[in-house]
Amino acid sequence: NKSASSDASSGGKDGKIIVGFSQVGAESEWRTANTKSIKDSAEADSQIELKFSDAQQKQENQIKAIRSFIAQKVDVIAFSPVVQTGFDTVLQEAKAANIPVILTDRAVDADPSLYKTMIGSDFVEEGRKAAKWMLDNVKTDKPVNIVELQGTVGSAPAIDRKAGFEEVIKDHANYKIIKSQTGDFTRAKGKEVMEAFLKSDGKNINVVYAHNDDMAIGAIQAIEEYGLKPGKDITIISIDGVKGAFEAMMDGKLNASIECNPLLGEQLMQAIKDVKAGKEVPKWIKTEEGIFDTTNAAKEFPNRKY
Ligand code: GYE
Repeated sequence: NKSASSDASSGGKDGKIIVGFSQVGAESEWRTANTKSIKDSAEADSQIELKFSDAQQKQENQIKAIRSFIAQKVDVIAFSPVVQTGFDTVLQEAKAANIPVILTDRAVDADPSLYKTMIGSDFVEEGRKAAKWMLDNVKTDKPVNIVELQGTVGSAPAIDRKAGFEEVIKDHANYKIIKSQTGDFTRAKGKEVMEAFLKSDGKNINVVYAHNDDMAIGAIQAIEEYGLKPGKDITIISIDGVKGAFEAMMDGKLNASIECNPLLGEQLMQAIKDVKAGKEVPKWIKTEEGIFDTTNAAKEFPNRKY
């Protein structure tokens, strides 16, 4: 394989593999843990030198960073795409420069030959798990009004977590999403959007489905300020399983969090080395995840690493 053998010459001064990594931003607890995992794993790996760039949740920054990595002739480009579409051109540029690309955390909608592998979670499945938890724990034939706090518009986790959740509730006519809006995966936006939902539908909201824990924590604050009891008057379900979510579950304010593992650093370093060595890697390297709620949060808390 010609491209594999030409990939195999490392550009680093001391023979290290130079990796350009473009991160989404620092929008959530999940992201902070993900960044730390990637930096720590690179630091611990004598074969890898990491160039890290933060896109601040903007695709244009990310495309600039990738172009700059191409210009610097890094050995491998890795990135967590802010949104799902619009990367075709820059991925083609990387391919033309013969620089392999690895996706972490989020997928893109592009010709799969433009990247080697995607390391990350099954977000559709996470959405399904959230809905199933709700059906099992908010059991009733009466109408259940759900408000949804979506992640970043156009991002893979926002699209997929919505799709998975809707797929499960569509056969249960009394469960309805009455409002759905983006909170951009942040606490501040989650709180702001929840305040607006409460203003218009306050007394009628039964469930909050938040695409991540940070937005759920923002929503909890909004609900308390509105004078209702989060976790009791309104059931709150979110995704990630970060420490802040465990604390909220132990306080009884968050009902459940579906795990999404951010500790992708080691798998990423391995994939980088495999790709450089011309080895075949699976197109999707999936992460294993669980479900936590108020019944097991306190027991699991000491074992949590993020
Ligand atoms: O759930 C959210 C973060 O892409 C899986 O991005 C990630 C998501 C995560 O901001 O907290």
